Amino acid sequence: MKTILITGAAGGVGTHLRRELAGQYNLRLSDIRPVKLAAGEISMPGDIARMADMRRVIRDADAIVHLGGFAVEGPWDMILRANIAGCYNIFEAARENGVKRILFASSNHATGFYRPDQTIDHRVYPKPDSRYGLSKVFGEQLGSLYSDKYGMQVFCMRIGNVNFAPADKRRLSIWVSPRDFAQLVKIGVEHPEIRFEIVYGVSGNQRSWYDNSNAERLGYRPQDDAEAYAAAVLAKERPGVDPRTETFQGGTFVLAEIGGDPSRALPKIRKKKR
Ligand code: 15L
Repeated sequence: MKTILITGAAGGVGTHLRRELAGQYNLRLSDIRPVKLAAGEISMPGDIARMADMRRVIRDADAIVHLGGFAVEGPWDMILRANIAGCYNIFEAARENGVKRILFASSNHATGFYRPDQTIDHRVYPKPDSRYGLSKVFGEQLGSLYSDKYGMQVFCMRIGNVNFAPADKRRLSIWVSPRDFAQLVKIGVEHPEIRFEIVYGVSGNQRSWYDNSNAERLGYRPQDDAEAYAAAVLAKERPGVDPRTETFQGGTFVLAEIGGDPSRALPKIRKKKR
């Protein structure tokens, strides 16, 4: 059985993934926070910002699912430490240890400044909506470098929102069920032809903003669709939500900045000269 190292294993996504993958892999769990272990799991605590810790936890793993880091927008020093330096440490420690395969938890916020009326695929240029989104673009590009330069197999998943059910209107477009997410992770761990890939970590949502043909090419067949929850979710939506959060795919992340005005990123409409 393969040994998979999961970083950030105590977090929400990690908890869903561990439950879905139980019994299929030896799960080695790493986090700076305490992890409550289930049967068959092994804990190796570590701080991703410390290279020595990462060298220790990565040793002899068959693949790494890198979920660790700051999971929302945060101050620059936090993002720099956990998401930029932390991500570099993972790739570099993996290279040093001969661990070839890394699944990187990128995010929909790497492309959050696309508009909801745009359908985007894995080839669009990134449009991060926050320092957090920017750190995800950094991780993807680090993966590209380590794939091209060192022959690593890198699978970047631009994750929407992993949950048992979509939480609100925006999530109807980006939701991913735990079992669909686990299916995608298994493709990332097992597919023989991965060099460098970007896929969207979303279910087969009718309202999706993504053309996920790259994931489908690799065999992804999502079983769930947020539409099954749409009526209930929309009935709960309250008026008065800041309309600017619906202007871009990133939702509230585009506003999470002092003095931020996301309408600046809208295409300029030229006024006609009279
Ligand atoms: C993310 O990337 C975050 O990690 C998660 O906490 C959610 O905010 C999610 O995006 C989302 O956009 O719903």
